[in-house]
Amino acid sequence: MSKKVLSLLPALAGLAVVVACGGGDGGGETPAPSSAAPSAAPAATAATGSGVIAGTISYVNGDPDAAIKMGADPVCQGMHPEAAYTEKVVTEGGGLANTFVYVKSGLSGSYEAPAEKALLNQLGCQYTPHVSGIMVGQTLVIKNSDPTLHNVHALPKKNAEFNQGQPFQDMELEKSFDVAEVMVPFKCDVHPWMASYMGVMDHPFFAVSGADGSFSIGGLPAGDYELEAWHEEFGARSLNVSVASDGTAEANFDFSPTV
Ligand SMILES: [Cu+2]
Repeated sequence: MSKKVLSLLPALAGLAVVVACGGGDGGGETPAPSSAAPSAAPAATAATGSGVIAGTISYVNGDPDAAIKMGADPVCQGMHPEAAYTEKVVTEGGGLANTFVYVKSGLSGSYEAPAEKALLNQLGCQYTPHVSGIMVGQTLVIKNSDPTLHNVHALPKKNAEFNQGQPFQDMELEKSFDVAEVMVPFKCDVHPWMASYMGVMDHPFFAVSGADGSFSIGGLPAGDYELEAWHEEFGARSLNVSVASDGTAEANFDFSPTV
């Protein structure tokens, strides 16, 4: 899913993540035109380009994902006639999903948050998406799609913590984050198995690996970047990538267990 969406929208990786998250209720907002006087030229307009960083997160011969027991809430259990899993270690063909990949350094200037809203959904007593990214100042819609109580509890270190119950199906609330932070954990105070992780970025150059481990970050200006890949079980790793204008730089990470 993510691979397809990301490849369709290489220019704005941040938007691609939002779309991949099923944020179908985004949009609808027209960015307000700037009323700045012509003489007030922006001091640090952030650059974009057509460079791409693409690669794969590998995970071979590791432990599989673990099943969740939802018996504490019969409503949750009833929505999962088959087993539900933590979504921590999602693999397909040697690739690792749910890895947050982002440009850690090498950019300059200030990037504006998109008008599109990001969505964190509580569906089947799990967070969807499990891992995602959002920009500073971008609106996050947190929705309860389940006919049971959820209590979303964000546990950032740099941003403001919040903790809010959503007792009824289809309830929504909106939040945003003030500063960049990798990663902001979310948990549910009702269902201890629920977890989600969100990278808050001050630029749009991030992606989440798809089921096959692939990722693509587009729209980059030419330059030398530090790229980091973060995974909730395996930690963070970084490497340096040089991106040429119009070029695609390959960057691969391997989170396979060492023997
Ligand atoms: Cu919950």
